[in-house]
Amino acid sequence: MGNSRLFLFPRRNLLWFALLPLATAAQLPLVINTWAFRKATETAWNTLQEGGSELDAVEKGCGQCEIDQCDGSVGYGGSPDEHGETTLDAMIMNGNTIQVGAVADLRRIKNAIGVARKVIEHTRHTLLVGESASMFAESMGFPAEDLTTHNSLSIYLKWLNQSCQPNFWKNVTPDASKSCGPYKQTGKFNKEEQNVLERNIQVQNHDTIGMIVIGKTGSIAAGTSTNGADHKIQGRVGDSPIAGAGAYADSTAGGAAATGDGDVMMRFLPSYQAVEYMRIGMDPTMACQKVISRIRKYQPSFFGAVICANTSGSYGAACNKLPGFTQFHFMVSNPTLKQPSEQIIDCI
Ligand code: SD4
Repeated sequence: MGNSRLFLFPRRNLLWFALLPLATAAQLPLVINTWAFRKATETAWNTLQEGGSELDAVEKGCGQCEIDQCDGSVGYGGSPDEHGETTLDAMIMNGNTIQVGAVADLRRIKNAIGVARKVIEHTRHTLLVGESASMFAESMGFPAEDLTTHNSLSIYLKWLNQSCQPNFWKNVTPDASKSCGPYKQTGKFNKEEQNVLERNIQVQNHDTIGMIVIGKTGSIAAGTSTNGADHKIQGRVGDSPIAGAGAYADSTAGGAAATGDGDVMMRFLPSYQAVEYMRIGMDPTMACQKVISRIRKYQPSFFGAVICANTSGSYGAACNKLPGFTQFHFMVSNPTLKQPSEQIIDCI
């Protein structure tokens, strides 16, 4: 990244002549994940070195963050919902078979990505949700545990003490920008409330792990794990467990993963779109930038970033520049780097 070269797209995309960042050294295997979650990268890398598959590496890498409660945004004890409970979303995708396993609104189970993997291995389904997902997890041998910690409880109590601000309600009575619920719908619609909502999900409270792993032979797997958004309404599911939104992998084209305001990002399927851009030959950095630009057209102040990697192991990332979020940190491990390396890009 950093250097530039002239890049030519296929004939039908001639308008896309552009000065693009030089593709990063194409080296496999590759592990790349959102944010500076170094231990997750190391765990995924070591899993590959020990002979594990790409799916094993994604599961173990993201699972490491669930154990470490990375930035409080992954795993137990973070992002209490508006009743104080932590619930988890996760997915894992096999880019060879286009199989996905995912869980959303998972309760009382710590290893969400492990459960997602069981969805691929032991069911013909793709996504299990809520209490039923927890029952499935227990039947697969995952222990049921309380996901609340002192920290998540204190975040919740502080929020209650400040009249439940911020929250995700709009056009309800009592006025959600001033009071706690329970709320009822009101006939009046107030456009101004959107700005308040957009500020709910920001860099301070949002750091999902999204990971792409490409093995020596070019097999791609991707996955995510998160506890979602602080003070979410019960039942809320973000982008992370949705294939094509939180992550996507296709071993014939590339892999991508997203982090940020899932309520907005999931409407654009940014990971799927980035992989499709790479399929037509677009550089990974450019593919990431194009999906960020597309979301920005509709939601200029959304918080979000995407990582992208193509089949040869070139990679890139992009983020939407906001006050307080001008750079995005992510981790990379490949044979040219002596150790997992933290990389930083300027947001666009
Ligand atoms: C969500 N996208 O649930 C997740 C949260 C996240 O960085 O990515 N944080 O909306």
